[in-house]
Amino acid sequence: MAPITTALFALSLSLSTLSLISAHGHVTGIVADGKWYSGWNGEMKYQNPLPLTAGWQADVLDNGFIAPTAFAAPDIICHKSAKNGNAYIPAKPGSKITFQWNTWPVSHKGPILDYLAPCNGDCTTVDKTKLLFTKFAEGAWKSGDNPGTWVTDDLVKNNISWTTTLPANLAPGNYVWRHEIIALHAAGSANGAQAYPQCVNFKIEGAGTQGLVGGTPATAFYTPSDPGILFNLYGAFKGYTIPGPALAKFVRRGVRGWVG
Ligand SMILES: *[C@@H]1O[C@H](CO)[C@@H](O)[C@H](O)[C@H]1NC(C)=O
Ligand SMILES: [Cu+2]
Repeated sequence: MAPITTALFALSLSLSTLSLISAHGHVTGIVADGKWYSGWNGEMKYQNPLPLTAGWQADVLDNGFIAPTAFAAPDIICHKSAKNGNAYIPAKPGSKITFQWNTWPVSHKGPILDYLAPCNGDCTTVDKTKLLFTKFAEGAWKSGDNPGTWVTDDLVKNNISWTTTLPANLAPGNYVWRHEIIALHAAGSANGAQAYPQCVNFKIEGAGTQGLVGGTPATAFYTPSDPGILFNLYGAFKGYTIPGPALAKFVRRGVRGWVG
């Protein structure tokens, strides 16, 4: 009996260790100007027909993540095996948008990043590999070290939600918003960072005049050796380099588009 008990104990121990490492989250809903829209939830894939969600349909039943070795492959764009969201959330320049996560472990500290890509047509059918993203909001390290205080601590305190404002003069049109958390709790080891992207279709109304110029395919955002991807949270540090393309600066007047 003893060896079996020991083996079972070892198994349950390794399973609980595994779930500690892999317990994370996904976006369950989006609040736009005070109105709640359901996001994509992994179990929706069993529904026929699929529910209408602006959230892109990713394989997130396991609340899983994309690892650095896959950062150049299409899964980094809108998460694992993502297919286009089949609806839109209406919003306008300056709208307050809140992403509601189902859960987020406080250990999963790291940057929170927001990108927009114009669909130049219909976001429900656009080819995700053609999307060119502009990073327009970001946050990460705040203070301290080992592990320090991070914006993800604010997300956890704020009912596991994150609020960002749409650019004030964004031109009307259809856009994919790519909201992402990168968890760094294991990022001190090669391939240890965990990216949790979620794409959501937005139909921007209003009278904004500034479109997005340039942009970067998500498959070119990060490499496994970027200083903000291979990063030891559990040591002494005085700063942190946020990964991905430079934050776009919104030009208020006189210039069309964004400069990054
Ligand atoms: C917290 O989030 C849940 C959804 O996970 C929501 O139902 C609830 O209203 C939120 N509470 C507050 C105070 O915003
Ligand atoms: Cu996790």
